Amino acid sequence: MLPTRHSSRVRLAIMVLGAVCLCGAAKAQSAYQPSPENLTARREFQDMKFGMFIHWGVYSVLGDGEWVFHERHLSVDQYNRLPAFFDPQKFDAHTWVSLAKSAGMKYITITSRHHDGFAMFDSQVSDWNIVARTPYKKDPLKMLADECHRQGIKLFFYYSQLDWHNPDYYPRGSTNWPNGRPDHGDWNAYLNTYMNGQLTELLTHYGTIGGIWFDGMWDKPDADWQLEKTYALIHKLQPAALIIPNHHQTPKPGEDVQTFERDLPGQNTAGFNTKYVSAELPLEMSDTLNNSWGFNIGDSHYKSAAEVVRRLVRAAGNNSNLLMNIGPYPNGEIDPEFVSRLDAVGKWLSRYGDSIYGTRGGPIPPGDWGVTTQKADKVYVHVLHWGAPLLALSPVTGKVTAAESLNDGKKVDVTQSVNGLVIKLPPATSDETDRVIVLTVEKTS
Ligand code: H79
Repeated sequence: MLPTRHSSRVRLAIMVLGAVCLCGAAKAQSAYQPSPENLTARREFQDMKFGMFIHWGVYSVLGDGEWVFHERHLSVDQYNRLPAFFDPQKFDAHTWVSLAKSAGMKYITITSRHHDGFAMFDSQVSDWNIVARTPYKKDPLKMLADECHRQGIKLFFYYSQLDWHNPDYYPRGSTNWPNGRPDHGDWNAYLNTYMNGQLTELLTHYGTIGGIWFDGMWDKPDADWQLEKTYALIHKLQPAALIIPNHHQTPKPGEDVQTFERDLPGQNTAGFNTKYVSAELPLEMSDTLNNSWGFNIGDSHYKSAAEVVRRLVRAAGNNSNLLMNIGPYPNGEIDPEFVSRLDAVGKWLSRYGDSIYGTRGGPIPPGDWGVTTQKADKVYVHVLHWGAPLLALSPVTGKVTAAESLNDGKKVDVTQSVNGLVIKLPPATSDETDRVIVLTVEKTS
């Protein structure tokens, strides 16, 4: 109710204004209607389940991760010396894409430019790029895109909105340090000429791409990023391209996937992810095979293949993809420690992939014991951590008409009651990775 002291004319004006405001807000929320091809791409993205994240840039030369510019508080002039040492003569797109494929990965997301702003592709927007500044002089993203198209792997470009190099990234954000840039810059030029210019290149020179994976907006969460404009540009150039923002916030209009950095959706063990989990958008979690993103010569904390499988399974059980990172050497080779583990994961997937690819999170809530996934009339019970012979689970809708071990097809005893399911598990092997029990569930209507 409006206070009575307003005249009827004022009341009318307030009502009209209110209606306009509400409409405006509703319009901003609903302005983005994903195209049919975008919705298909989202479903296909969810079906893929497992991707390869690649952090590779001139920082790789120093073997100290992708934040080395910031960590060592180098000046722009000092960092400018780095591209001269980047000459990846051993880079072979076929080898990289084949590795992703043999690991059972269905997509690749590669750093087209990280926070150092250095474009790992041929860019006309600025000469701060691999073709203009390195002895290599070639565009590896072009070779990778062509090879991905040949081998049927989707390619996504990681793109850092944060830039430690360009003076127009101004005002600077929370990660800034005095590195020799002037204390002024043209933010609009940064967004519209530089960033949107490079995004246009990425979306027009490399054939069909999977989408853009944004990172770094958290550096200036309150800045006017003019996201609607950038997102509209991407969807105009390639309507099916997915926008995957790693801004650690609730999804915004125009975004197609919610991604979580080194965390299962909603868990926020990292401390900077949001706990909000979209019920509508595809989900993804990123992780690394050791503890670094870019090549780090001092990091030998490699996860075992079994551990990677368990993370993939936990992601799938949480209705999420897993984007698993490697940081190749500056010469273009991939550390054999990564290769051997990825090959082993691929072997596991060639046997158990039915319980992962094309699935969605299952009907039984995840727990310490494991997770479930589901596809058509199958529910896959993934037992990751359970020593006892009987496993009691909460009820599922529908009648369980068959149960077998995915490993050897042997029948498994399941008792179903209103209280739930009790599964008599086959014994665990000493090197248990994941015991998968396949339930056939007949829908009762
Ligand atoms: O590309 C990889 C990393 O280099 C990048 N994202 C992955 C995929 C990354 N940058 N930072 N982080 C990951 C960690 C995030 C730290 C943050 Fe913060 C904590 C962001 C916001 C709070 C530190 C403090 C940076 C800004 C404020």
